[in-house]
Amino acid sequence: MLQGVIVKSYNSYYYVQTSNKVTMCTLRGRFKKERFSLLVGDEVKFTMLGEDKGVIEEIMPRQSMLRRPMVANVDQVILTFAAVNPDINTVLVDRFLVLAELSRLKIIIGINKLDLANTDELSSLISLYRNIGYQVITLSAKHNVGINELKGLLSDHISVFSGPSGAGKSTILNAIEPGLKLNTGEVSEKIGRGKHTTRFAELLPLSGGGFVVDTPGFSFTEFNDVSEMELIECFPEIAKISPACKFSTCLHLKEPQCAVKQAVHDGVITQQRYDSYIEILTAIKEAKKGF
Ligand SMILES: Nc1nc2c(ncn2[C@@H]2O[C@H](COP(=O)(O)OP(=O)(O)OP(=O)(O)O)[C@@H](O)[C@H]2O)c(=O)[nH]1
Ligand SMILES: [Mg+2]
Ligand SMILES: [Zn+2]
Repeated sequence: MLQGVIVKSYNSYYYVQTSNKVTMCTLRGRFKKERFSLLVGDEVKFTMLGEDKGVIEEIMPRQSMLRRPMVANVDQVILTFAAVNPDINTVLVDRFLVLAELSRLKIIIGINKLDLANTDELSSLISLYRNIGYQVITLSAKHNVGINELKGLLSDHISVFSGPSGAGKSTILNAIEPGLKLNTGEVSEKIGRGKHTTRFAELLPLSGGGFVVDTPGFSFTEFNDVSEMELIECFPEIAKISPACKFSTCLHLKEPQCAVKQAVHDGVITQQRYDSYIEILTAIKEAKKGF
């Protein structure tokens, strides 16, 4: 049997990449009966049916699953922002960070369009996230800055690029692997598009080994499926201090003897991050009321 990774799924066919080619495969009937949903990123074993088609016989255990987009065995999420246009700010970064932290995958923050940036403002934002422990890399896809460093971080991994529309995700990927020829465009041209163009997640192979997934940028409307306690875990520096609060159920709002609020007061946790936390917590509470 041959072994490979599903790079694309379309019209009930699975495209399985082995070292030298991609084979169009169907799935053995028994898997369909089990209602097992195979995802892009799953490792499978298959046998050939004739010259160029295959049948998937075995599905290897899944290491991880990302929900948005639905991809199995992702190693890391590259959260991509533009320094300018669309402008970066901590609220935007924190909202994307929460969604990425829910996956419990490794996160790298990439800040693109360095060529347009006001470096003073940007460097204080960068130190804010580095101080929390996040890896932050700066890029200019247009001027080929940081592209090689990023390329090194991607090799032999499955990496998902996510972040606001117009941040330059597709442009960065084209700079890393010109053969990909992904669509890029001005932010203004994108308005009205996107929402109805269903794009399926696809693993794009890198010549240096590994795969990337380009995703269309999206904006947030809700944090519906996040609980208040899960939210705390999405802010590493808050989660670390939480156990010192008087109440184990402390949401760090108005509770007495709250270690988190004390840490904000002492400057151990930044006001910006605490404000983001409160904003998202409020959104979660509002969403709960709606039911
Ligand atoms: N000045 C500058 N412009 C850039 C840079 N990288 C990308 N752009 C421009 O930013 C715009 C958006 O780039 P895309 O790569 O389409 O952005 P995206 O993140 O893929 O956007 P979606 O696919 O809508 O999520 C394009 O006009 C790019 O040419 C950069 O480093 N500097
Ligand atoms: Mg794009
Ligand atoms: Zn507290």
